[in-house]
Amino acid sequence: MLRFITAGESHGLGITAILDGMPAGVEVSDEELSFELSRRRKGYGRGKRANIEDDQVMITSGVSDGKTTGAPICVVIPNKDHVNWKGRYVPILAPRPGHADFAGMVKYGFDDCRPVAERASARETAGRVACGYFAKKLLEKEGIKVLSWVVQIGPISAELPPADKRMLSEREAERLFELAEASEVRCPDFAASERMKNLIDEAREKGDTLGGVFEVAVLNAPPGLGSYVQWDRRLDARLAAAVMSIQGIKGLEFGMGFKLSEVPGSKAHDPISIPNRPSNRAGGIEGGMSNGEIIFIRAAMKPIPTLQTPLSSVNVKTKEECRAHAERSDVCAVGSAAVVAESMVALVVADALLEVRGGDRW
Ligand code: EPS
Repeated sequence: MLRFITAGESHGLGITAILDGMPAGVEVSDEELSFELSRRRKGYGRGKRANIEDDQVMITSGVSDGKTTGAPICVVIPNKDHVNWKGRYVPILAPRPGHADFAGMVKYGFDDCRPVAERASARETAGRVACGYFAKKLLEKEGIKVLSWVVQIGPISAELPPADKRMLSEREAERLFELAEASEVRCPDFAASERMKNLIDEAREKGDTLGGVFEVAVLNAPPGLGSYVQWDRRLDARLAAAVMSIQGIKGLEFGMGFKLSEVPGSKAHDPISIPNRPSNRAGGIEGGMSNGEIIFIRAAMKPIPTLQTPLSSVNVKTKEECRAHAERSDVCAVGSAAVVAESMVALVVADALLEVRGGDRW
């Protein structure tokens, strides 16, 4: 069983992640891991914090001589910004609408929302991407790739080949991924990328934030990952939980998703033929199992709740109406969330693969 947990606060000493269940014998490198972390860190719309952190990651266990040993892998990612916050406590008294602030404060009985904000922060996703790197390396040995790209920021949509084509062709998915990697918003349509960047600039000027939509494609997954025999073994359920657990994600679909509800069965399902099916509207999952087609997920991220021009809130001490707390944050982090989603998807797919293949050595 492949599982991980993270620890750490946004402005504490650092983020730690422990990945348990990685088989022995998977080749890994510090440079590649750092590169994965840099893919998450950058992106148009990220705040000033992204320039402070360089995610100098340390692997403290589970890897020897460039290979996994089968023992738990521990990674430590120091927060460079910690020194600037040390000894400084800035309470958050006006919970931000859309943030974990309010419910977290009530739940844990704090007098202000700072401890909630520190752990709810998406800084934690650095740990997820570190774990996802190891899962990706395991999948890579089987020729399985997990790719992502952004298709929408706010109301601006990329003009891409139709969804059915994006879901069907591995070559097309690889092409979109490569284009996305060259875009500051991780969008494969460069003209739309420019409009998205302008929109992000406008939002920043107004003290506002933006969400968006991204897609994740898993190429070359064998049929039969996950199972129909029990609810919590279904691959789509496990992938959905993994992606929904990412900060800010509000919606998710597989394949044609909600659109499948609008058409009759004859136009919804993918005829079976040799050597390939003519369509992949199911998004590579039938009956809770991979079916050998591209696993295709689309996810919607809400705008970041920290607004520089804040919405109304209530001061938790005085109970007076006021503006919500504002502090340095990102304007848009959809491209980063897509990279985090790749990691979460890779971890679930690797876990499902280990179930069918055995997990001691690879
Ligand atoms: C975050 C707020 C920002 C982001 C941070 C997540 O940090 P700060 O409050 O220090 O400006 O930059 O993300 C990261 C530090 C990161 O590495 O992704 C939040 O509140 O979620």
